[in-house]
Amino acid sequence: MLIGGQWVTATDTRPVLDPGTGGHIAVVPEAGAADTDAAVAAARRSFDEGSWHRLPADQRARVLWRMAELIDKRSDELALIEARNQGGPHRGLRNHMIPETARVFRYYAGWADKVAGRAIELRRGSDEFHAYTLRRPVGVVGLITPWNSPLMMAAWKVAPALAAGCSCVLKPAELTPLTSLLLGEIAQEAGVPDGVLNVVTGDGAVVGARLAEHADVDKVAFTGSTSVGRAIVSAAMGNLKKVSLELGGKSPVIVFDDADVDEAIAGASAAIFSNAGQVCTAGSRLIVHERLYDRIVAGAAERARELNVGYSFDPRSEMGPVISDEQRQTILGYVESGVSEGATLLAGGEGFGPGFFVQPTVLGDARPDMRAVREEIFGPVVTAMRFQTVDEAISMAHDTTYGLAASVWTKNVKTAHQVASRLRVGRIGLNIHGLPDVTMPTGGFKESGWGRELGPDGLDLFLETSSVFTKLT
Ligand code: TXE
Repeated sequence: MLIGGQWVTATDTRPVLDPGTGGHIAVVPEAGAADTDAAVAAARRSFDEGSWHRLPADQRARVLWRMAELIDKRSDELALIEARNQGGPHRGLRNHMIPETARVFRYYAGWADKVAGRAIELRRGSDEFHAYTLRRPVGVVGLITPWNSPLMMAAWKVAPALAAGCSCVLKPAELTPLTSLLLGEIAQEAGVPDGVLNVVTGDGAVVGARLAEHADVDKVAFTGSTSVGRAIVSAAMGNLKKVSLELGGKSPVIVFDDADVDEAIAGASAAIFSNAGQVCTAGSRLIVHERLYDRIVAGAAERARELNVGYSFDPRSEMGPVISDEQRQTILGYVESGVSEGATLLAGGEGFGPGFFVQPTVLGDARPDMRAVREEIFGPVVTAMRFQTVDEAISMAHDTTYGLAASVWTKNVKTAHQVASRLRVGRIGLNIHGLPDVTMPTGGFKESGWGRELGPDGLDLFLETSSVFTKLT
């Protein structure tokens, strides 16, 4: 682990698995509360000394840019390790995910020297006062990330936090710590001062919970399950630290009767089967106009049967395993519950090995009250339902405690924008489902979270505002 610029071990260790084989690939330190405290103390020291946030902003920008260059330079190694630890197809990681991660650092390098307050005309017309705002780093931040896209999730938090001038303790998910440790190495090599980025591996209930309650942590940024999000909010109450949360979703894919059928089938399938459905914005509820229902659902089921599911390093693999055996059991449990509540199994529904694979699964004739429709499955399982009117489609889309994302499929530009303006979700795709882009804020309404990551909003999460006023006369 990286604490205060030193690579250290912990008393305990934890094995790390390849979900594509179930085999051991590494052993990492299992930090305790004392290790976490040491990392927070190192971050605190670096912040109080100002070794990072008091550097001229363009120098911080240069360091972030260097991190991007090092990610590109080490992309083969990063893609290889991410593929083995997370299980996604290696080709996609190498050609898309790792370059996009570098882009996140470049984007926020660009912001580092553009953080600025504004002048305020206090009592306009009078020369009695001069007033302005300052934008300041929030301080020491705990960054807690999930296993579904480990390096990218770390980048979404580390890059804006560093651009804002914060000192960080990054805690990756237990199952996927490897590329976050490499990110620590990259930060050191790029010139991030000691103690400014600490990486602590360990259990959520120990390290994560300690960060959430710690009096010396000024903010926690979390991505993960809604239940842990709630636990973080209550732990944060002690010192009322700031909290931003990117939580679960149950995102609808709404297909109107004038949609391009082939595009909608391809889009709906990609929305749920990308990354084996382990995506917070996954299109897990397919809501189709009754006139197109049979064609769209049959097409999605056919696509599910045709999809090449395989090991990360098999060049034909289009979908990898899910992260763990436990996750596989959870997913298959949802399929079983859907079928027992009356849904029709149109494709998939089985797990297989070696490794933790689940077949791409389509459940037809679903009803809004089914558990598989209400709860986040976080696997390659889509439930399909019919609607008749626009209002009905929107009320079905809203019939969830989540509000993360949605997509709308129609050739009618008016329908598309009208529905977009009515949907209470954080990200809406029109004739496309997933387009996460560093320039575009992302996050959720309702129980999908607090705040928006990425874009300028992602930087705001790590800044505080001070108002300064002077009496001139
Ligand atoms: O997530 P957790 P899990 C959902 C998805 C999935 C389910 C369970 O439905 O099936 O969550 O996944 C840390 N205080 N999502 O159990 O536990 C933990 O160590 C502080 C959706 O793996 O939320 C890890 O680093 N931190 C999601 C991180 O929280 C704690 C992404 C996330 O783990 C903690 C992941 C605690 N008390 C899961 N307990 C999305 N929407 O993107 C755990 N952690």
